[in-house]
Amino acid sequence: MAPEDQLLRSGVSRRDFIKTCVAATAVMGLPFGMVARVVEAAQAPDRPPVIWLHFQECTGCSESLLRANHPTPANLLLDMISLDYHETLMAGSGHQAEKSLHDSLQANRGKYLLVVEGAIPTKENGIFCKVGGRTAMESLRSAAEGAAAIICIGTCASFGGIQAAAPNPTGAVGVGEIIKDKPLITIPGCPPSPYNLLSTVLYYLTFKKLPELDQLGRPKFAYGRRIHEHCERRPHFDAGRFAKAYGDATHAEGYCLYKLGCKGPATYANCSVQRFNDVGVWPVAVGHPCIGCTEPEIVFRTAIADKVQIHEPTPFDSYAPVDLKNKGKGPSPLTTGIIGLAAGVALGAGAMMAGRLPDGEQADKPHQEDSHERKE
Ligand code: FSX
Ligand code: SF4
Ligand code: F3S
Repeated sequence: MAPEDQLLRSGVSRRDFIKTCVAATAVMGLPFGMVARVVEAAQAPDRPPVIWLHFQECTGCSESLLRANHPTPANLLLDMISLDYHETLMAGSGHQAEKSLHDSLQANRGKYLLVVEGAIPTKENGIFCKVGGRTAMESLRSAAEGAAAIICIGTCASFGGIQAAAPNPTGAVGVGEIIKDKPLITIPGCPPSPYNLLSTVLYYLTFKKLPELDQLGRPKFAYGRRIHEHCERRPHFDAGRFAKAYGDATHAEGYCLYKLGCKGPATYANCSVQRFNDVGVWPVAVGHPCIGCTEPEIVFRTAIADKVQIHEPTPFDSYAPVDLKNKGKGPSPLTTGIIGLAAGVALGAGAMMAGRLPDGEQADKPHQEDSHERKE
């Protein structure tokens, strides 16, 4: 049965199916015209076999996929693939489960996608995590051998995550530290956005190749920009209005969380655009600073309250486009209009915010007070 028919049987309408494909296409950064190809790939009857292994983790990655408020991404993903082994989801257990893993590895050699969730302990021959009597290192090596590609879901499988936090008693590492000879994609986040996994699998099915990756193995379409670039609190950052303490008036007003330790200026992820649970929430929107959960050098290494150095407060690609035709004649009327409108809105918002500040409260002035933090 085609995945779309399965979705219809499970109560997901064709409208939701198309909507999810459109959203995944947008996450991939593809033009709208590509939706038809993505829909076609999502409906293809050949479903790639997937083996999903769990090691040191909290299962939040699977949970965030399955417990999405609106379950279409999970339905679509699970119906597009043939999930042959997933310890949390499969009905079988014990020897029956181990046999199904063994059979699938043999039958689909060279064809299956291996999804890994969780870090791998390496100290003392990896005795800290065992499934079916085998260490995580052994299971990973044997499953990786016949895999067409490996997807590391979550920060733990990608870089070690919370298990690898100092002093890292179990010697936890990400998959890439152990498997060096396979195409490997990381989808970090603790947990990651379900759409980033869905879009990566859809990209693979549509184009029969892996998406373009950054130096950490992350798909550039999802991790190519810092969350700070599209954050709804950004106008407050630019205007120097910072939340000073949790629960105070500046926090209640929705001011920028930089001074509470927000790592958004140094964190590459699409949370501020894609958000979570299909209802528009993400950490910063609900008042918590980004902890940089997609960045191995930040998360679980830097205290939540510590500020990151800001090197490029304004990204180059957000400047107004240069109009070569009118070179020397000033900016185009359209550019001026847009800048004027944006400035008007910012000034208006600033005036409103200033008006709302409690007596005696002054908005922070980052360009003066924080000059030492804003190295450009
Ligand atoms: Fe790690 Fe996934 Fe964080 Fe948890 O399983 S990325 S601890 S949310 O869920 O691996
Ligand atoms: Fe948003 Fe954080 Fe950047 Fe402030 S520092 S604009 S809260 S991402
Ligand atoms: Fe993680 Fe920051 Fe996004 S904490 S979920 S990268 S907002």
